[in-house]
Amino acid sequence: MGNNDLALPSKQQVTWQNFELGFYVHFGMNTFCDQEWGDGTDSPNKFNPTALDTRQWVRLAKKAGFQYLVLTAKHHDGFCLWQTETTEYSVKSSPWKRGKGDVVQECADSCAEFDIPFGIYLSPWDRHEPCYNNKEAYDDFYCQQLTELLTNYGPIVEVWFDGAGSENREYDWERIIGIVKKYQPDAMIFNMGQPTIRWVGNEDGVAPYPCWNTRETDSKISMFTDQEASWLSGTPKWLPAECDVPLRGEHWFWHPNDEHNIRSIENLLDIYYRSVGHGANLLLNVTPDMRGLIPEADSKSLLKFAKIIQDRFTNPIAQTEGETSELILNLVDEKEVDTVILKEDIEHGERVRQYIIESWKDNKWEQICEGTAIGHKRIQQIEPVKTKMLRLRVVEYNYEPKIIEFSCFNTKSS
Ligand code: FUL
Repeated sequence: MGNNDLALPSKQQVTWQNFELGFYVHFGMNTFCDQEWGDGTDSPNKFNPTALDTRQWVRLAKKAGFQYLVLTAKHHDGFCLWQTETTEYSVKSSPWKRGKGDVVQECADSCAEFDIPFGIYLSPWDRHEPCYNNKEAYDDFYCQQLTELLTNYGPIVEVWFDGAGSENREYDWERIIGIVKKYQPDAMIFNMGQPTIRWVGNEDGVAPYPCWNTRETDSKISMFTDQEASWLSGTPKWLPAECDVPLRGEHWFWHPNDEHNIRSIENLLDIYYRSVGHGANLLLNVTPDMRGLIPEADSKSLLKFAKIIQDRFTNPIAQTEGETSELILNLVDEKEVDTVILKEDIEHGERVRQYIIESWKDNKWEQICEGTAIGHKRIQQIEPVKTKMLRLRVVEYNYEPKIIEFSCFNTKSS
């Protein structure tokens, strides 16, 4: 059966979806001012990390199983973390390394060292830049900043276009996206212009279920806001979701005496099940402090979270795969199961529309759960059941399902 009418991901989208976990780093002028949204008037003199060590950030990301990193090269306050030629409002005018430092460079180098793909956030909204009110002049300015970032720091995995503050503002997206395509054709584009990744629609780190990967009109659920109207033609139909969320409650930047806001492990696990477990990527934000280091308390909870995920999901009780709408998972001996993982081979599109899972009990199949979307990954928690065999039945699909993982776990035993 052909599948010409099915939306398919690009090679880069498949790679990106396989990352699952991203490490978001908000660091900049705000870090030194106990604030979330600077208005662009804070003096560059304030930016002076005493022990900045991007290797510490990336080492932690690696150790905790994160697979890509996105750094705020410029937040809404307009302060640039790199040696830009576009403005004096940057590390160049700060006392840090006597104005010779470049946080973007250091972070890109550390990512290269630890083999973590590196991405950048460049806020379109700029509260410092005097030419912001002049559309043409600011488009030039922004395009130059983007060009610097995309040409001087090696491969860029993702460009994060934040819509905040840009309501009713038009930017020259044709030109901006043209720059991304020219210099970093493999980079994923978040949220604006001609996105290849969509925002999930909240900052809680969770995706709804189902969270379909496509924006085809025939898909059962659309989760797009008005923003879609401003996207350029050529925006792909396959558009996976990214869930962004701060580790510290609602704080994207570091603040003093804020450790109590670090999310509990239970909360982080819930977020994981509802983001990665719904087939989306999770971009979890950390906050280097005024030293330029991720504080001990944050590292500890991230590592604890990572260890639980690894312990729970590294060794399935049983695992199988198949190009079929019916798959049996043989556990050999009777075991208790409380979680099932399903994955489709998304290179061939999202084919499953509805499924049920049954367990073998008293010589017959008994339904234990059901679902709709599988896509890249579905982690499904179920009422614990003791069984020797599970069966997946895809009851609705558009083309023959390609299931690359049907596995089961007892997460309480780990
Ligand atoms: C929002 C911003 O306003 C926040 O400060 C943060 O950068 C978050 C990721 O996106 O829109």
